[in-house]
Amino acid sequence: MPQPKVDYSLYLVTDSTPAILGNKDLVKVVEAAVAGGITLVQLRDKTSDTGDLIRIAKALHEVTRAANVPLLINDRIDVALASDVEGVHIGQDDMDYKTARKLLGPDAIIGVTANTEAEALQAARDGADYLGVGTVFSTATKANTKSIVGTAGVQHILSSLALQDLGHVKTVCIGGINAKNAQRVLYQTASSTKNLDGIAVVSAIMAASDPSAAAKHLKGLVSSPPPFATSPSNPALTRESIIKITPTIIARLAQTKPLAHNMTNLVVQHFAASVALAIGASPIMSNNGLEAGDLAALGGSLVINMGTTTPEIRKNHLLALEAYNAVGGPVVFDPVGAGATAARREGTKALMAGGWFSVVKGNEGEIRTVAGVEGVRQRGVDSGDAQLGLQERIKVVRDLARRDRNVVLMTGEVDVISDGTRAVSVANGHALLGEITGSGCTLGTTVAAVLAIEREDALMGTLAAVLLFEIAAEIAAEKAGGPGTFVPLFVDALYGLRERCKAGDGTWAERAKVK
Ligand code: 3NM
Ligand code: MG
Repeated sequence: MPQPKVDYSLYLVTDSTPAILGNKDLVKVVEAAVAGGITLVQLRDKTSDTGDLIRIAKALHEVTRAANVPLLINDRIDVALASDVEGVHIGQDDMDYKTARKLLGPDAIIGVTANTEAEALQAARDGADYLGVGTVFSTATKANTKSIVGTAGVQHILSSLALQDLGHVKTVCIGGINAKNAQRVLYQTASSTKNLDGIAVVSAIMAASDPSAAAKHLKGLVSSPPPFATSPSNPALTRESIIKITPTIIARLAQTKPLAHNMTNLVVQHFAASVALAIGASPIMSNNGLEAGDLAALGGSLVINMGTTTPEIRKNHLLALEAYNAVGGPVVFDPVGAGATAARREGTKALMAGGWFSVVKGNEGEIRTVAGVEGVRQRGVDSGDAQLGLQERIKVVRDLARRDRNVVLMTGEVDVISDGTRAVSVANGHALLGEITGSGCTLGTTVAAVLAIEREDALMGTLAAVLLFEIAAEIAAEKAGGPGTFVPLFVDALYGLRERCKAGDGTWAERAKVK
């Protein structure tokens, strides 16, 4: 019988160890998960004797066969043959694919673990039906996993398969996938060339107190986009359209007065709140992750600023990120000094793995650290030396935005903003912004506030925020005697521009130096 069309969307990998299964009955858990909607099962048991394994496989097969859900056996071709199940999953240290295929025949489903691009390409060329790509996130379930590839690593492997004409091979990802990240992982690993066919989970179902409910919940998640997903069909921007749209966005901000939740550093709290007020938002400066859920429900946005972070603060950041992601509230990430110390690099990594950011904003060094460019070291947490030319900056920004499916803003004398497709550079601003504390941080505040009311086109929202901020700086600098007087004049200028927008006067936007 030829292989029926397999649904890879929600793949359960079993685990019989007490740490995960607890005192539940394996067959009952799988039965519940099948009832909840899982589409594929792998019996993964590294310790049972062969006779027991075959008995377990046969018991599971009765359950899965009744629901037309294929059952695969991890590693053990002999057990798969003896229990007459639909196929096997083989790891890199198991029997090689070709031998397994010879033993099992053309109709068996055979999947292969791929931790690297090379492993994925090899297995796909050999003829594997599907690849288990991982390890996505660190997981306690599997000891000595080889490398944590993250969503970016999975996306890279998928693109590489497509590029080598191997896009037909099915793919699931594995490692640390659960109800909190499933939608984001499917969304962020997708690209124009190849998407995942599903997710594979162990603990998210096997360790759940109600495996049927857990499976049902996951099933709903994998078949719908995340709350923060936006349409990819935003219009092309010209200087004319930017000048026209920007003041209308700022007017909308001032009329809506959205909640602007700032989790920011202790150096700029006061200034950031003043800037948020001046542009017409309602700031709340709260670093308490435990109240982020309540705040996210109020429909505003969040900026997470890593300026004076600690492991304790990071926990709060991660809780808040999760809360805003869950309701689709915009989140801006300001990875202050991302490459400056090992702790900051670690923090950046943890936050990037912990959720989805609508916008990542930073200077060249920070953005390159986020992008994972090697060898970037910053001196302090200030701007540092720009090293790249404009075209290279645009490429870094565009590639990163495309990779993470969001908007990236790289600040500098010329700012670069991209959503992965469109890219805009802004040459506004004033040197005095570099002479005061917190200009970068309050730009993050401004971007987040604007995104609260401009979600559909986050690139245009970010651009409007940058123009408001930098043109206000130009206006303030005209009268400032130096950095000291610049600060209050800057707050006044932000307020003045917002009032003009409210009154329908958007002429100030004609100062925009955009390309
Ligand atoms: N294989 P959980 S990670 C079985 O990276 C397995 O190849 C992995 O468990 C790989 O869903 C893993 O509980 C365990 O994180 C996944
Ligand atoms: Mg194995």
